[in-house]
Amino acid sequence: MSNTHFRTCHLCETMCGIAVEHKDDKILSIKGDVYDVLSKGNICPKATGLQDIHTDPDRLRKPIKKINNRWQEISWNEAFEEVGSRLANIQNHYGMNAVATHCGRSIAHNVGGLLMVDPLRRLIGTQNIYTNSTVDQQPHNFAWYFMLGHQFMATVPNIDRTDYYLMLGTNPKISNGAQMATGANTYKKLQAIQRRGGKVILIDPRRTESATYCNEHHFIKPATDALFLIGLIKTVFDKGLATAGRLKYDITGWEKIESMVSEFNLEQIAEATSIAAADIERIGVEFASAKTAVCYGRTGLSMQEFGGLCNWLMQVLNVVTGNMDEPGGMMFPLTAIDSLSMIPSVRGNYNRYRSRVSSRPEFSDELPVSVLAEEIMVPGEGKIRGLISIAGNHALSNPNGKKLEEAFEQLDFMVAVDPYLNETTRHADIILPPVGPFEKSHYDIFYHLYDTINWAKYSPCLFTPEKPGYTDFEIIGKILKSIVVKRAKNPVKKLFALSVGSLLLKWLSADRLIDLALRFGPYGGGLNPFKDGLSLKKLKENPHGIFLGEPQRALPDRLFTKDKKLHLAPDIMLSDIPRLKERWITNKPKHTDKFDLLIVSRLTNRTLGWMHNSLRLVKGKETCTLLIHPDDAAKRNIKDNSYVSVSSVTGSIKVLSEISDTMMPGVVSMPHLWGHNRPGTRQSVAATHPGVSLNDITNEKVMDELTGNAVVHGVPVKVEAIANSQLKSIEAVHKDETVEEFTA
Ligand SMILES: Nc1nc2c(c(=O)[nH]1)N[C@H]1C(S)=C(S)[C@@H](COP(=O)(O)OP(=O)(O)OC[C@H]3O[C@@H](n4cnc5c(=O)[nH]c(N)nc54)[C@H](O)[C@@H]3O)O[C@H]1N2
Ligand SMILES: Nc1nc2c(c(=O)[nH]1)N[C@H]1C(S)=C(S)[C@@H](COP(=O)(O)OP(=O)(O)OC[C@H]3O[C@@H](n4cnc5c(=O)[nH]c(N)nc54)[C@H](O)[C@@H]3O)O[C@H]1N2
Ligand code: SF4
Ligand SMILES: [Mo]
Repeated sequence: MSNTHFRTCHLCETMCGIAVEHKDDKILSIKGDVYDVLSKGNICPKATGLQDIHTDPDRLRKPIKKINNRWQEISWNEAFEEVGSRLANIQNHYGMNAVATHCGRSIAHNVGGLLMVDPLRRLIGTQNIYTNSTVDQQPHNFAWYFMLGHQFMATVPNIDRTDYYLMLGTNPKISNGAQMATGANTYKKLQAIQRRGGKVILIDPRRTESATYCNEHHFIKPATDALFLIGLIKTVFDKGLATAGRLKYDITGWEKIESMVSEFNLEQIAEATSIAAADIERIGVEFASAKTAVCYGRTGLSMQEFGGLCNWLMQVLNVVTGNMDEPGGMMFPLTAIDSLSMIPSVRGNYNRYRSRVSSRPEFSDELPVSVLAEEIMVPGEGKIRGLISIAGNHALSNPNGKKLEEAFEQLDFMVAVDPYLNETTRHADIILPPVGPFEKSHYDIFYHLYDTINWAKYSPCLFTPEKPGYTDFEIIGKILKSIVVKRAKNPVKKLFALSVGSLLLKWLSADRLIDLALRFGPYGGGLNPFKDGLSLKKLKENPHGIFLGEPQRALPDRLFTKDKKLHLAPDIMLSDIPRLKERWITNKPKHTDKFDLLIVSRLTNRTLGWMHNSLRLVKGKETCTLLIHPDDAAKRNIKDNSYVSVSSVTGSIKVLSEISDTMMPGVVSMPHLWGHNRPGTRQSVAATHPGVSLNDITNEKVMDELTGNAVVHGVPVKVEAIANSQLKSIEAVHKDETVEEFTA
């Protein structure tokens, strides 16, 4: 007899409901849960790969330690002891900042890890805090913080009710929607807009898979979106269509915007962006005249040179057309766990300190990942010597990954909390693997912030892990306890830290915290047993989730700014406008440069970074290819499906070409998070489908000057055909750099 277990797929922010059919501890199938309140049965192929992760023999189950360049299994106690004493020694000798923490995306998909982020930051006591947010979404957080007063006060497009959907730099047919949880059916929602007489417009230097679901697609020159948005806002003002609507008395800075956009003209914008002035004007008028409209953008906007400006201007367009906090416009979910109000320490802050080497300001306790390598490599007081790396494959995901790997090798000690021995964790001294995907409970504390409907769902643990089987919550908790105890210099403090740490670890669990947070959230009944509010028990009784209503108007009450106003024109944003002008208008780039093409990234349908060890997801036609326009290929004598070299100021890679007129001339595109041909990893499937790492040629020195976010879209490159005679050596390189023997 088989059973069905219902849970949320934790692989991406779309939060699809999955039905896992299993017999005892064997998974028979993973399908969409048709009763799930959000996804209603929709899933993408990646969810089925979870069963491969569950059974994957390469997935680590016990801590391993590198001894004389060989990995050996060690006991958990030994591991925590050593991690604690090595890191405490570094901090006692060289100061608190000598240890850094760096978290990847899997921490945001992981309730236990997420609940430990704040204690981790506080107890490690370092200013060297890094996360992959600064190679992803920091510009969004930056705009929300300066406009709305909270870095996580996410604006979510009300896609179910809008009449005009303008999207930039996002490919929802493949990503399934980012910073908007729709349950793997965003493209159906795009079709629904058109069916109800609305319009969908896409702006992207690549005519992506999503373009099929749009009324119009326009190529845009990478990193010029801020100008395009200024063109739209200018049109709205020039045509007398600007309106603040209901929020008229709740906005500051209106005149500053009107005056800023008046300095631009549409012809200049058209020349810089490659979108005709007539189209900019028409889209501006259509947007402002539509009954409801929303402008939304994602990583194509945040991971480029003007990420901060783009994310700000996108919101400005919504505000000046009366579409902020209105049905069909940008709205704000009211989440069952109201982390925004509950944890004041995460509201955000800016520039309280700066990075040691290149003096980059902190934002919300974080320094840009782009400075991590130099903070490790440049000698001097405060240099990073120890690293706690959690849930990220930074060697492949951070700009100039190869340099970061060199930096990792210079550390005195590195511990990784990760289930795999991969391109990043191979540099660690100790790897601590958490339990598998079905061996823990789950609640999407973070991703509910992107809810398109208000809802809540809890996923119980399905299988009992092999003992002791620690979750990320427990592992990080035990690391912290060990460090704090070992750092304490006098015996009384040591004993105190030991007793408090043991007590907390014994009493606290992720589930207990979730229950409390639900009870004291907006839909909870507190501790009153007679009040019918949300609690963990109630969610357990509703395995498909509980619908809590469509998003409601929330402003101005919900604003976190001190004056309870929406700040339309923060000075810090305005101060970046001259850089934009200088880059694209006054100092027009000349393409005589040897790096004459711009590379952008793309995602592939079946894969997601760390899931490349699932054969069902990676097999088939090679997807890690360089898309190039036929004219650009012809100019360089490049044949389809042939090896080309792609070089930038930081390095060079070899990749297969795929000639396609879906690319804008002058722009090429390649997937990221590939490159599993480094030695010393233990991901045997990934090693047979290695691909190449795009971040070997991105440049950590170039970032969005305003927010510090890495620039991985629009990187200048040179693409050249490779002669057949050279091919053999490339294939040999791919073969040689496979997995080294693993000894346990
Ligand atoms: N060039 C370029 N670079 C990019 C991007 C791009 O578009 N172009 N996109 C950026 C974006 S948006 C993102 S989000 C990042 C992603 O980059 P990363 O955050 O580095 O994500 P992954 O490569 O998926 O690595 C996830 C890691 O978490 C581990 N892991 C999986 N599950 C768990 C778990 O339960 N617990 C723990 N502790 N570890 C776990 C995996 O083994 C893996 O090592 O890449 C960024 N980098
Ligand atoms: N299959 C799959 N789905 C995923 C993930 C995955 O790894 N695999 N990762 C998840 C994560 S962590 C994230 S953050 C989301 C990302 O979700 P999305 O942002 O929707 O995903 P991308 O495909 O990276 O879309 C970025 C688009 O921006 C375009 N672009 C590049 N530069 C510019 C520019 O200057 N201007 C404009 N207008 N466009 C530009 C690119 O061509 C690309 O089409 O996806 C999530 N979903
Ligand atoms: S879109 Fe795919 S990976 Fe993302 S939550 Fe849904 S099933 Fe999982
Ligand atoms: Mo991401």
